Amino acid sequence: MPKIENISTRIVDLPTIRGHVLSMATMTVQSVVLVHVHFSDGSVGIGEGTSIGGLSYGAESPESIASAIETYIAPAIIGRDGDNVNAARHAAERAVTGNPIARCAVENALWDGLGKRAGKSVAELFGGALHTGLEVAWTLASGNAAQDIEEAMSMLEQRRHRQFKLKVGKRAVREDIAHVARIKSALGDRAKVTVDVNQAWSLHDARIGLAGLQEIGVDMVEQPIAACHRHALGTLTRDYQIAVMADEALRGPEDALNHACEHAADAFAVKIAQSGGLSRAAEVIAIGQAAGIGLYGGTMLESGVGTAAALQLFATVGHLAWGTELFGPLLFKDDILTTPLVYSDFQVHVPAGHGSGVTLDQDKVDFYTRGKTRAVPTHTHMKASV
Ligand code: MUC
Ligand code: MG
Repeated sequence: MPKIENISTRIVDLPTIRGHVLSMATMTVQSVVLVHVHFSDGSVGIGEGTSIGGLSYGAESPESIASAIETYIAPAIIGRDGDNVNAARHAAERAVTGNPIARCAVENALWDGLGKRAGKSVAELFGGALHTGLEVAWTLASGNAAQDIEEAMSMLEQRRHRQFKLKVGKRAVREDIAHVARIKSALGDRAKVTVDVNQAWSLHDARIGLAGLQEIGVDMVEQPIAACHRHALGTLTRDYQIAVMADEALRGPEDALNHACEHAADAFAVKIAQSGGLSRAAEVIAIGQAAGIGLYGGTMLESGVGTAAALQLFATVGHLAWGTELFGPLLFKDDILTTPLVYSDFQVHVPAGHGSGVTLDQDKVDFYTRGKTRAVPTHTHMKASV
């Protein structure tokens, strides 16, 4: 029985190809936490835990993810059977009640290690893939409509994306609608357009916003109001034709069940990190399916490691009504995999191979590792929005 012998983490700061302007922060660097789980038979599993915009998106930062793993999760699972992912996962959940992203990173690494030893992909460990590739959206978030249009046109030309998510919520709501209308009319029928407000609107703003977005033909709006206002989200879901998606409000199966029971959303952005790992994300998916809620394979803008893990799970799902947004690696100036994930024909392709199906380019990982080759803390790269 291969035992979990050792666990190490590192924070890797990856510069983005352009400023990524969200309602709560502008990112020029993404800080991903990579986890290596070493097993007693010499095998190694890799995982990733990543959040967005330091502490501005949610309750976990890259530093807290690394610290929760090193200080609490590792001691709770070292010495356990490496092949029993469920036992280790339950031990981690008992030791750490919150911190879903930290738990996700370790669980990814456990599945990756098990898959590598078993000669199977993570999708096979979850019962088998139903797809070899998944539709993948791109986020237009340069902050400038002309640049966004140029970017979208180039993506359409390359056949890389035909679904675009626009980040709004930083400007006044009517300005946002005008911004979206400009992009939507430039793209016409060539692309599907959705928006993500990242909780920035009040309920009153949201009424104006949803009416305006519906009018200009936007297909879906993601987390328009604060995650804690589930009842109000349900009101918006019922009052407007435009689809309403829950994102930040979904922190695992319990939230999914509450949203389903109250019909608080038409769609779920399923994120492996926010759900607390692949197994919990699978439960969120099952609840969404049972409730007839449209599923979307969400991202925390992970590098290829976390993106591949999510891809392995989403490939096992029969129908993702809203496709996926697993484009994280494309937002960075550099790829840290030896063989980057393949994006073509509007899809991201499930990598062949065992475990998550990806291998790290160790030189690149070393180069971008914080405190090793470069000692620049993330917050110096990230301006908070005001
Ligand atoms: C979010 O809130 O959905 C996903 C895509 C993107 O650009 O930001 C993320 C976070
Ligand atoms: Mg979102």
